[in-house]
Amino acid sequence: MSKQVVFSGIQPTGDIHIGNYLGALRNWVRLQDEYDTIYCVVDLHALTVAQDPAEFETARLEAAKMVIAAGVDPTTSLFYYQSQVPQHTELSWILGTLTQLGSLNRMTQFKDKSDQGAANLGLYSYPVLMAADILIHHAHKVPVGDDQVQHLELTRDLAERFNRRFGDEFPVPEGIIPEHGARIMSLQDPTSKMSKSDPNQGSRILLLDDPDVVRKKVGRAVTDSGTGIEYNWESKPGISNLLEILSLFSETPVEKLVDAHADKQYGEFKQLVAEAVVDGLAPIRSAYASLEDEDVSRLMHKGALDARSSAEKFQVSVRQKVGLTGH
Ligand code: AQP
Repeated sequence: MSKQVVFSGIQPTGDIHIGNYLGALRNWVRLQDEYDTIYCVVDLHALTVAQDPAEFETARLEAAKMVIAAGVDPTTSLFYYQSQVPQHTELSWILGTLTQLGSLNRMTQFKDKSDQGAANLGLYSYPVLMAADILIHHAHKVPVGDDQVQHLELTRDLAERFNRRFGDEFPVPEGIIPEHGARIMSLQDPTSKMSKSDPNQGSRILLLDDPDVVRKKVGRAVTDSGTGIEYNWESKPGISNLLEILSLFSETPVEKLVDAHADKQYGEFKQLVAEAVVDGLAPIRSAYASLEDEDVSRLMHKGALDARSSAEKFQVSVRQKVGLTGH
């Protein structure tokens, strides 16, 4: 029996942080054994926020290198830049014609970003392009962090709506949301998600941060009043976030960590967290250092060629179903 298909993407919108890694990338790597995996640097999504063209070229390549350094093997997974596979945007247009404005108006990510003054049509229709990214490959599973759950719901609705109206085409995809790590919080405000666009650099640990920078950022992480190491998001969000990070990097259940460190001082506990992060990031840093730009570009172009031909097979069927056979 053929394997199920996994699809996910990452935006080249800045340096990749441990939230992106623990919530998504790390699972991308693990899923490569069990599924046909397709991963994408979603550069068209990133254009929904103004980008400097020269810096953007660099950011796209950096994102590709980071994904490979984190363990995605482009000879096992299909890995490419979204903009190089035009079937994504063609399908996005067709799905857009099935999308109710009401459902886009409810998207919290759009509301948050437009509150920051960044509203544009691309940002508004972002979830439709994301649905096309997933459905163009007939993906069954989508590993993402918690912040993408609402977008994934729209993808499922659009798959069902298309299938009802035009006949069965798309599997209705399911999210793979990790039980732990789906929402790593800011080190400076443990009630907001760790985010690439947070102006405070101390809020996030980057995958390429030097060990000393990691130690500093963890050392300065906001902790909670009182003492003691407890896992309680209400009363101790800062410590709970650090516990979650330690648990994921050390592959040790949170409960076990709480038992072992309950009476530790915050300072001592933070040192443990910092060393676990430093150790966890070391192989990624060294893999990144060994990657050559030209090799990665070549792999990405090969990935785009393969993705175009596999997406086209499905898109032919979509065109036939909607009455766009091109005679
Ligand atoms: N804090 C997080 N915890 C867990 N998972 C996270 N993801 C993002 N932040 C966290 C997951 O990372 C994947 C790639 O994200 P993206 O590149 O699409 O960008 P994003 O979700 O917009 O990430 P950021 O860092 O929060 O960027 P900005 O600041 O631009 O909004 C996704 O699967 C996401 O769920």
